[in-house]
Amino acid sequence: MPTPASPSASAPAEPGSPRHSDLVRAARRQPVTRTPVWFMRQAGRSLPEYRAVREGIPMLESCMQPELVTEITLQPVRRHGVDAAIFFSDIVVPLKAIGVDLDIVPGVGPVVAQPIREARDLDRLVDLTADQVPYITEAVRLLVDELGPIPLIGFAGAPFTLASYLVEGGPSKNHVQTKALMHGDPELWDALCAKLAQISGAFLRVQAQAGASAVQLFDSWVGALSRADYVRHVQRHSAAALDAVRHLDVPRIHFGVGTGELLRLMGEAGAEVVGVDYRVSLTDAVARLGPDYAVQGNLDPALLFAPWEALERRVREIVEEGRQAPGHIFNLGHGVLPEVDPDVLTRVTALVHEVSAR
Ligand code: 1CP
Repeated sequence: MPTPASPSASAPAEPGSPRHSDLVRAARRQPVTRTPVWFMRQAGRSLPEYRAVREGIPMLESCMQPELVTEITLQPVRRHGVDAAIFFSDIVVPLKAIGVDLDIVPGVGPVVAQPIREARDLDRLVDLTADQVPYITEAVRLLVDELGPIPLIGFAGAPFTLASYLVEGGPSKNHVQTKALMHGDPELWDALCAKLAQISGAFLRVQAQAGASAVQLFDSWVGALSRADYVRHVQRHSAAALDAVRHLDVPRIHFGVGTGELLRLMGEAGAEVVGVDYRVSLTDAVARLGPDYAVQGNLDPALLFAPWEALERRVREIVEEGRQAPGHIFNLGHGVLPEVDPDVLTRVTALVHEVSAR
């Protein structure tokens, strides 16, 4: 299979190619035919067809099977008619690939056998290279072939969010060990995040080089930090991860939860698009970000359970607010909840398209 070309940023995209899609154009703050829409966690447990193909296959194993990854990634695209596919994988897959002893436990999330707490623990974090994740390259190539004009979004976890899982040993509410390390041993923290930035950046680069049309850096839990701590301890590491794909002609989306105070700093880390959760209106987000960034968001995932009239009103408001942004990609403020009725997502997709058609 030929390697997809990655034209320089100045090369014109041919119409009908994912590089000319509304998603990529919105990310670049160019005119669109209608507001592009996709949903974080659109692939996964809300879909009966996902539950059927995953039956009996552990999460991490499923991420290493290119045909299965392709099928799961395509399921929500077929069903909802969304404007992008999000690569089916997990933020801890590159850590597993370099040999970190971890698992994704059903109903819990990533669990790390030996948490990272001291300098010698860093020896377990080696650089990630493309040959450690051949199944990622293969799955992205299969998907790009299948998707045709629809863009594929690659992703990685940002250093802070990955560090939180490694230091806590699993999901955490208050990130106490993580903050204790950040403040108690800033040099070790820096060394840890520098390694994670290499790993995240390499994971993004593998996906972009295999043909992904955009990437998203998930710093899901960084909203737990103040602006000062973000600047002092996190921003340059996220910037290093994003910088790994700067020359690959893929717009970069930077997202976190509860990050209203950090939006501008997250943009300045090197993103074209800043993801906005539902706690800040798009209007406020645009005021904070200025004209240099597109925005992505920001329907509260809980509203998918509200009566249609209430949901419709809110979707229309968000599309309207998005018109004031230099570029807008419609999404949720965080991931799809597993209990949601998938037909509601299909209906929201159609509504966004209908009300935003230019
Ligand atoms: O068996 C299963 O189905 C496990 C559930 C599951 C799924 C479907 C996990 C465990 N990961 C995933 C896939 C996944 N993870 C995707 C691709 C699907 C899609 O978006 O359509 C993506 C983008 C992720 C990224 C991810 N993993 C994030 C960032 C996104 C976010 O929600 O903020 C995070 C924080 C993780 C860690 C993780 N993996 C799985 C769970 C349940 C969690 C969260 C645990 C916690 O609360 O800390």
